[in-house]
Amino acid sequence: MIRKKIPVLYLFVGLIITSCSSLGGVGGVIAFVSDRDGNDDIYVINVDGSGQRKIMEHAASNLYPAWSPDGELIAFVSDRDGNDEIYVMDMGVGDMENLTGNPAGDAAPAWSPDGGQIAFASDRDGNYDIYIMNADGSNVRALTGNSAHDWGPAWSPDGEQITFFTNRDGNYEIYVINSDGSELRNLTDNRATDFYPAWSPDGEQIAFVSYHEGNWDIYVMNADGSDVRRLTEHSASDSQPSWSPDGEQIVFVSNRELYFELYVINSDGVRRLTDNQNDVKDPAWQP
Ligand SMILES: [Ca+2]
Ligand SMILES: [Ca+2]
Ligand SMILES: [Ca+2]
Ligand SMILES: [Ca+2]
Repeated sequence: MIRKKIPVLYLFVGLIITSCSSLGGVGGVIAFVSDRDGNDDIYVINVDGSGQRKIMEHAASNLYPAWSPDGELIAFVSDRDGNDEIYVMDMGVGDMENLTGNPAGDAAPAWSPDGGQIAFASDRDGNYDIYIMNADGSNVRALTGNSAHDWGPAWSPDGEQITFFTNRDGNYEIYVINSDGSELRNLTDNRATDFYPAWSPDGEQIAFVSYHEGNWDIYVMNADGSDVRRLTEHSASDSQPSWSPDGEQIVFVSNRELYFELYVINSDGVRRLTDNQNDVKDPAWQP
């Protein structure tokens, strides 16, 4: 019985702490998505486990939080205007703006390292491809153009390249393309599903998810696709990695204890961050 009461107290104390201080706990903040109140909404939690709270209340779905490089804005996806659009919210004042305004699906936003552009996935040309727009929604241009499902862009820290995943070769692979649209290449090239790439802050590695060894696990490889290492070794589904700003830790989702909860892995091992008894997804570590 005592165990069941802890999360409630935890949440309450966390609310008091965050209402008395600006966003940001020791070690950083992670945004994520939970449908605990009946629809997908965006929450944050401090990396020390405190301060869990909902930052967006809306009857529509709210997904895919993506922090601007200065940590002050969150881009996200919502169908509040009838179809999936990318919105940006100012964490300080709560202002919100629809950046895409297109009847097609627009999703999976990722900020360029200088904050000037946002890469995203859209099916506006009949199937999902990777697009880039300026951070105010202007100057949309396609980065990929093929009939396969292209999704999940992430920028290299130098802004020169974008990684994403695609099933154009019959199963999902991690691809990289220069942000000017040149030099498309396949980094994984194997028959397992590989997806959800996340570039390390130093630019040298890409974390991703692979079914390579019979279940979803978190892997890292060098940014050129070499030296693949398995980070998690658990029979549960481990997915959606996001790096800490110092590159020392990765947050991911796993259902190893029934529900999908947030877990953090570092050189000391894996620890569970949330105990919500409710599925979470789309973790994003604040820069
Ligand atoms: Ca749209
Ligand atoms: Ca496509
Ligand atoms: Ca593959
Ligand atoms: Ca696993």
